[in-house]
Amino acid sequence: MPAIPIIEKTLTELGDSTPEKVVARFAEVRERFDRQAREQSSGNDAEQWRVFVLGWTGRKSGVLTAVSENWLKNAPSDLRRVVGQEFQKLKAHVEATLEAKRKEIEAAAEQSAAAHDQIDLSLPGVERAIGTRHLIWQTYQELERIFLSIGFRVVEGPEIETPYYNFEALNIPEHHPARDNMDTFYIEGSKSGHLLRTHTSPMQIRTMEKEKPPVRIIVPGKVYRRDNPDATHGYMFHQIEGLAVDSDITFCEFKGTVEYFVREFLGPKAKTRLRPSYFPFTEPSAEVDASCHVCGGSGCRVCKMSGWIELFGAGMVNPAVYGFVNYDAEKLSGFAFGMGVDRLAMMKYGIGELPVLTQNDVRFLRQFP
Ligand code: 2NL
Repeated sequence: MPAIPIIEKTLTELGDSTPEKVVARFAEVRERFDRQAREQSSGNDAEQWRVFVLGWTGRKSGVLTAVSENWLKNAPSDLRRVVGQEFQKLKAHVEATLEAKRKEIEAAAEQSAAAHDQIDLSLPGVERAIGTRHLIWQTYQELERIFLSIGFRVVEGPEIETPYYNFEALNIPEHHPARDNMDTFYIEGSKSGHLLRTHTSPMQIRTMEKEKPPVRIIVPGKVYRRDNPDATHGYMFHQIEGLAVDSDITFCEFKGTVEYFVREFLGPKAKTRLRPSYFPFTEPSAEVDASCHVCGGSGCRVCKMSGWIELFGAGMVNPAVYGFVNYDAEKLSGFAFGMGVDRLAMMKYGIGELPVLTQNDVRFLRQFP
């Protein structure tokens, strides 16, 4: 409320003993009001306006109430008439001014809001591009679809592993030459030699430790290897490994599954070839080749005139691995495989180099909506 000391006193206390003095006193209050009203504008915030209105017309502590209480009610009888008249005039002036001012401020606010909200329907809309699944993700989904369709289940696990799960339990003891091309990034300061996994096999070991056969799982995820980076090598690649263990899985089931996969992934005309290979965790081991999807096997630049393209490595699980997970190697058998998802995607979609997969150039990404 605007502090006006004179309205706290009675007119007698102020020494206003004639009608002229009373009129002058009311004029003083009115001037004060007019000055404050001029300071109110549309630029002010709502709270400022509220304080101003309440300060003058508030029932409990507004100026008008104080004038009525202190001046009017306490007026000596010879001045009561003029005080009453002056009070009514002041009250009417204050109320009329506040109403006019309120309308003025509202109109100004409305106008600026209207200008602000104006919509030009002839302008083109804002088109927000919707993202797509990255090609690597799409390839993962395709691979998972194929294996889920024949009873495999997806399992995922940590990227930081112990040497036991990444190497020992997979029949790769220390100083084994197979550690050379896989030797990887070790976590500094880890007493137990934690490392970034070089394949997702550790999760297959962990699953066999926990679950009895039959086991049919695929494990997708990022894996890391020390490598000299070039167009087709990086320090990380996306892998998907598979494992099937049961009481009567033979090389036949292995071959049939691999052939089914190749036809699903490359089309019904694709042929499959197994080439002898070596992995410490499978015996026998094989490289799985498919007839070239570009020339159909007659020989072209993509297959380097061989008619075949290498897809992934696989084999029958080495019985030595069963020993680490307390499976009975006499009664159980199974097969396993490991695929490089980036490699498969590059091959299938004719991508010549790795970097385009991570540069996020929309001209590349838009080719795989
Ligand atoms: C490759 C080849 C392979 C496996 C991975 C595996 C896992 C267990 C037991 C036996 Cl737990 N084998 N995995 C088997 C053969 C090949 O990966 O070149 N990957 C990129």
